[in-house]
Amino acid sequence: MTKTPMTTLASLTASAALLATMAAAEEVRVYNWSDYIDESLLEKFEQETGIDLIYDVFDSNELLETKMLAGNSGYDVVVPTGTFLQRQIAAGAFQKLDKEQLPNLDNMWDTIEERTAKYDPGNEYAINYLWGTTGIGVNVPKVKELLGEDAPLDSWDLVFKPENMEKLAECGVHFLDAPAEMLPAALNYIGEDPDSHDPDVIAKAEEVYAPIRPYIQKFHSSEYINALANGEICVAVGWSGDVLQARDRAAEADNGVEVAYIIPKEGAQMWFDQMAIPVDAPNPEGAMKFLNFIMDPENMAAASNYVYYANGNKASQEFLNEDVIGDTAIYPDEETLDNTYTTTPYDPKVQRVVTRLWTSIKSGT
Ligand code: N2P
Repeated sequence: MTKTPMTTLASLTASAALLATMAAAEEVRVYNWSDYIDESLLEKFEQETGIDLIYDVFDSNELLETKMLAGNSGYDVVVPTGTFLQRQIAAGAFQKLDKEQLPNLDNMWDTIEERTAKYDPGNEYAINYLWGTTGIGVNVPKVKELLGEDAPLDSWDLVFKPENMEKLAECGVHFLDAPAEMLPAALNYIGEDPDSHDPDVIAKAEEVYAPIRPYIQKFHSSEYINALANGEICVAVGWSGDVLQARDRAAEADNGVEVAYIIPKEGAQMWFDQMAIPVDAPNPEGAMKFLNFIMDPENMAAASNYVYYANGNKASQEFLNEDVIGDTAIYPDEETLDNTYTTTPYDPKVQRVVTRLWTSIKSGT
């Protein structure tokens, strides 16, 4: 029996291709915030695309920034907050999106695109994933027990007034380890511009923290969800959706803990977490597929419904649960919106001042 050379060559090519596929299945590596997705979406992505998804988590913009500026992170998709995104774009850390590969961009919400364009003009480098506010999570009955029925549950006085913190220390208070949010919160509280870049103004945050520092049990940006839910602590300065997840975990555990999220009357920071592709991403095409998958309205709604953060996808809104789209702590009405502020990135020199100040506040020296 004779084979034509063509057949032989074709079958050889086919088996070589098969071997290559077996040796290196396509992978996409995503680095996202912890407690920030419905995990069933990760499996769904793998099933729909046949791509292996490696999914790691972090809880600090500063940590992500260190990796992005060092390069070679190995990630295809990362999720910096807008202010950090802007600084990292300037440093050349990201590649422009190939919008041709992102048909689901049509689903995005112009109102949010306008806001994120402040950090990334034309939204050339990133899509909005989720957005939210930085406020206070409270175990309501516990706090009332310690501070009385007229506890200032609508005000930053709760955590920035030493006499309140002295009492709350008994049941446990955590603050985020997030200087770019915790310093602006203190400045806003004393009537300074939360977005000040003036080192002398920023230094005033120390006057707010020094008297309450002994009563802060921990600075941490993810442990507070469970700590609030299981009653280990009674107050956490934290992120909106995280506190609402704590509320649900407590309700599920039926442990008598009742958690509420507060946007204080003096104002809270609003921020936007953006999905971007590192300039040296091993698989930018795969990254684009992940971004497009996330911008599917039902997928985006599933993420918001699960983690209680708002998203920048207009088409997803019809799939949102009522306790998400109807909650002004998640989708703010005009009045709540008026009560928020945003910040802009510090230049590297001011950032060093901020880092040093925060380290000294945390160490209590
Ligand atoms: C998720 C918190 C993400 C919000 N746990 C911080 N930008």
